[in-house]
Amino acid sequence: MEKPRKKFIDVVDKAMVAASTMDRDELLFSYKGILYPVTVCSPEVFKAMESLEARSDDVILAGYPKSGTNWVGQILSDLVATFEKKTQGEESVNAEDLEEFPYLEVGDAGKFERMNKLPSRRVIFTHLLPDNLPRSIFKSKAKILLLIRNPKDVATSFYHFSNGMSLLPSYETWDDFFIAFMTEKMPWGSYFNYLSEWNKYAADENVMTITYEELKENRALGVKNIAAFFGISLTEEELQGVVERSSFQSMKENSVKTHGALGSILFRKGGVSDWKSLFNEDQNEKMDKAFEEHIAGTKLGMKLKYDVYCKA
Ligand code: PPS
Repeated sequence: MEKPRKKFIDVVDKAMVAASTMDRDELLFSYKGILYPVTVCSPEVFKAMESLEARSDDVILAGYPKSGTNWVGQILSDLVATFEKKTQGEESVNAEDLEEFPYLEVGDAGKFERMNKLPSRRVIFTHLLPDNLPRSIFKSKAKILLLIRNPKDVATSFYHFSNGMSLLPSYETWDDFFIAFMTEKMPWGSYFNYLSEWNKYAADENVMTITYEELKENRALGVKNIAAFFGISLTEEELQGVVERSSFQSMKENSVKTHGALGSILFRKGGVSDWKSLFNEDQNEKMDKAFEEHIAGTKLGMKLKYDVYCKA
């Protein structure tokens, strides 16, 4: 993924230009009760999405915004590209004219017909709720890597991103953002609802859950587990290359090529516990209570190790 991603950068640049002339309250639209940015999503694309013919060998990455999608997406794309390179030769991989925007829900309505013609294996990212994904994804038994991150760091990352990125409404203060986050006014919907809905799939054999925090603690083990789940057989040396190329530093350094202007906003801190710089006592209590009520007792809730990563 060190190659320039022309389509990705082009889509983001155009969206940023369009958003720069819009008022704050024009930036989002609602579809089936969930908000999305108008500059990159549309009802037409959501409707056309049902025509995607998912395959059992698709590599799907699902995660709520700001959970580390670009990071794990880099790992997945690199695993697939490294495997293809050794089995099929360099020519067959990453052909620029076949590139599609990696997020399923971002692009134009013709995207899914083009995707149906792409060779395997396709790597697809999404922030969507399971009910809003094309049914063929579940019917085909495509494997899904579900990425989750603790809610306090997600909120912190989302706040900085919303204020740095013209596509999303910005907030005058962290306190305003916190209220919006807790009252489900976020693009792509509520964090708590996202985890509750995906929790229904967390025990499926074609779903593997990984947390941002466990990947931070041991990236090499995470990469190995991800490769095994998708049946991607690589040597220790090849896996090590994937691990090295997915370090925060390396991805940040490459971000002009991979993400254009978005890179400097997206690759912000890449750590755990930055929430401590923003949350006050009352906000900590509110988040602890909401977590307890909505998620703590679920499979995903337990996986997040809230007491380790979120207690003040
Ligand atoms: S998006 O825009 O919703 O798709 O954002 P997403 O990619 O899901 O999440 C962005 C956060 O992931 C961090 N990130 C990383 N962390 C560790 N290592 C690597 N390599 C890495 N790459 C991206 C990124 O910095 C954002 O987190 P914050 O806390 O804001 O730094």
